[in-house]
Amino acid sequence: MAFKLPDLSYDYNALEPYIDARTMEIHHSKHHSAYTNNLNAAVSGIEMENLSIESLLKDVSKYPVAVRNNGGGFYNHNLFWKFMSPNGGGQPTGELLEAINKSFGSFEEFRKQFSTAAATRFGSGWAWLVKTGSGLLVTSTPNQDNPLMDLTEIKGTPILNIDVWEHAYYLKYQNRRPEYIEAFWNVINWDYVAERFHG
Ligand code: MN3
Repeated sequence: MAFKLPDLSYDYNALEPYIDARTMEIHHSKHHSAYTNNLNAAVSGIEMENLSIESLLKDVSKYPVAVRNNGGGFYNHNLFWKFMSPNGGGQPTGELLEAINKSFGSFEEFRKQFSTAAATRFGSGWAWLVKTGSGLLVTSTPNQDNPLMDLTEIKGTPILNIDVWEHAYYLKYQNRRPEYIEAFWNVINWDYVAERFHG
């Protein structure tokens, strides 16, 4: 097995009441697990020596579409679990906050843009905060695409994401995606966002 489903660093019920335990369990043990297994099947014919998931995604247009869909699904969820924490919420500090203020004007304006990107992504996909050579940007991607992929419009280093596939919120929020997005702000792990910002 080239790629392995990561364990979560918290229990499935740890993000209650914002993200419910049943959603977390199905999302991680079924959906993320399936992306991981399907990615391993998709890369079984590809020379994978020393090939990280990041380098695979950066050249994803060279590979079968199953690598795009499942490699994106594997990577995007790896990040997503780490961008949330039972001790999350609040606001970033230090250089990350300064960079957000510089790129968006204020934390509130960044929050508005990120939530809008998540709410208005049609169908299934993700919203992102990315670090680029010219500052921080908010973007969104369809399906399991992400800003590392060579075929996406806006590229950069992902430092925050939110899954807006219905499987991420439907059990608790049904069609009320904006309520799920509001709840997400209470669990954002700014320490990990800052770690990726500095990395
Ligand atoms: Mn998902």
